[in-house]
This record gives sequence, structure tokens and C-alpha cells, in this order.
Amino acid sequence: MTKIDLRSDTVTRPSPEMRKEMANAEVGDDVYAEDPTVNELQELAAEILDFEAGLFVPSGTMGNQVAIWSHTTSGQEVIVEEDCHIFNYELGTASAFSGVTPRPVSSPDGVLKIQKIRSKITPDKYYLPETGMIALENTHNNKGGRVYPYEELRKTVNFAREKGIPLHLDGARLFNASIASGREPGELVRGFDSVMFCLSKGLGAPVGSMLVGNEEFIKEALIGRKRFGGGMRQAGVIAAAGIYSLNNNISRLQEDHENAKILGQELKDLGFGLTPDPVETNIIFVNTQQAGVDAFDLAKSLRKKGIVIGPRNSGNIRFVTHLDVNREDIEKTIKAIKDYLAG
Ligand code: TLP
Repeated sequence: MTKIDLRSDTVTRPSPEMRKEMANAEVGDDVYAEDPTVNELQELAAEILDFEAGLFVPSGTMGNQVAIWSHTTSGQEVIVEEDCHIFNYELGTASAFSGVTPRPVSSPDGVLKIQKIRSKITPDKYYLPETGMIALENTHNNKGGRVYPYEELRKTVNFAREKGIPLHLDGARLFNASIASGREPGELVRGFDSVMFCLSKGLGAPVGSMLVGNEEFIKEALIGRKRFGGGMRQAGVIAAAGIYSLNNNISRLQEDHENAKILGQELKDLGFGLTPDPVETNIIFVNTQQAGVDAFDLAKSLRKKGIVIGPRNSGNIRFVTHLDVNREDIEKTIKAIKDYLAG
């Protein structure tokens, strides 16, 4: 039975066309900067986002953490949104490896309003920890793939520049934000000091993320990547998948968003609660408690039909659409949920 996996867009597998590019990739030792395919990918990423330089890293987590390590000095604070990936799912690495303290700011929709950021910037006093960096997340995973409002992005960029505080974007799903907002990815990241985006989520590559910034930042990040154990050798084999994904898999993210909308609407009609409502990109948090359904029990029942979903707890499930799930799979999932409800 073909498996329909809606737990995450990280589960996508390289297509036969992508694998062909991987098999034919020219390679060299990337620690010596001699892998032509990695170099090409780095240039392509920088060009797409209109930055000076790019760095291929093994994962999104490493990209974020290398950015923190590069921008800050030990003892500083990093302003983050309370539900963001850096604060919740990166195992305290900012503190463990870079010696910084996250300063979490709560927000109902993942958007850090400028007044809130302002209130968390430490005054210039020798006895207070200095603010070393601000990080935003677009789209916001834990808030259901929400797209960061463009005006707020601009305000934060202007504020960070005025204060001289490095601004980093966790853009794991930046291209989803671009497709959903109809704005070029470069426009969404203009004025940031660094951006991380993932090749291995909706874009469909098996491994890897990109970090972009100016030449000086990337020079520092190169040291950070090696320190963190991310110096790779004949990485062109996987970089080729990244190049393929950037050339072929961006505009099709629209299909994932449409599939998520269809699934979300059906679930809403069945009495489930949605976050966000309406669905914005490829992620939906579904409140099953509202429909009197135990999320683990529903997951168990769907698994028997080859459909895999990821309950967060007994009342909440995250559904994520991606390029390995088509419209028919969405229809099958809806039918399976209806059958479950029918008892
Ligand atoms: N997200 C994964 C899990 O770690 C939660 C997922 O299934 O969504 N930033 C954001 C916003 C992310 O969602 C993720 C991964 C990362 C960074 C880290 O990327 P990786 O997994 O490549 O380290």
C-alpha cells in the first residue's frame, strides 16, 4: 500500500530526475572549496535572494546555529519568538555552542511586533546582557505555516538597522512565503543580515539547507560550519539535488498550498478547528478535541489505511502537504477521516 505521509514536508524523497542530476554531479573536496556543484549551488542561492554569498549546510538547524554563532559573542542575548524553531527544537544549541541566552517574546501569530522587540532590547548598561541578534521565522512552522506580514518585516529590518543589531531569518519555508504572498523571495529578505532556507522540505531535496549573507558574514559562517562539524567533502552529489530543486520545485509549492486548503476546508466542515483559519501555506494545525476526536486514535486508524499523520497531543494534529502528496492522496485522506467519524 502506498504510504501517504502528512507528518512533515521533510519526508519528501528525491524524484528520478533529481537522482539523475545527483548521479551525474561533478564533485571535488568542498572543504578546499573545490566542489564545482556546491559552488554553483551557493552562487545560485545568493543570486536568487540577492545576497553577496551563500553557504551549503547539512541542515536547517545547523544554518540557524551557525548564523547565531557568527553574529553574536558569548554572553549576549538573542531575541526570538517564543514558539519558533530556534528556541523550541534546536536543543538549546544557541546557549550550548554560542554561549548566548535566548530572550523569547510571546506572540499569538508568530509576528514580533516592533513595540515588543523594542521593549526587549537591553538598555546600554554594563551590567545588562547585550542584545546580539534578532531572529524571525517565515513561514512560521508552529503557528501553522503563517506568512510573516510584509509591513512588519520591513519595520523590523529598519529597526534592526537603526540599532545596528544583526537580523537573521529562519526561512526554512521562505519559498512557501514567497508563493503565498506573491512577492519575490529576494524582496522578503531584503535588509536581513543572514537568511537560512531549507532545500530538504517542500523543495524536495534529500539533504541540505542554505545560509546566505554578505561576504564577511559567509567567511565567518564557513569557520562556524567547520567547527560545528558541517565541513563536507564530495557534497556535490547532494548539492546537485539542491540545484534541481531550486530550478524545478519552487512554483509547484502552489499545489501544496491548494491541497492544504482543500484538506483544511473539509476538516472544518467536519467540525475540526484550524490554525490558521483560513489556511495560508502547506501547514495546518487541526484541533481534534473540538470535534470530540482523540488525535492518537484517529492516527492509529488512518495508519491502517497507509496514511501517516502526526498528532502533537490527544487534541491536536499537524498536517503538512508537500510534493509527494497529490490531490488524490488528499481525497483519500478526507475519505478515511469521514469513514473514521462514521464509526
Ligand atoms: N522542522 C521540522 C521539525 O524539526 C519540527 C518539521 O518537521 O517541520 N526552521 C524551521 C522553521 C523548521 O521547521 C525546521 C525543521 C528547521 C528550522 C530545522 O531544519 P532541519 O530539520 O533541516 O534541521
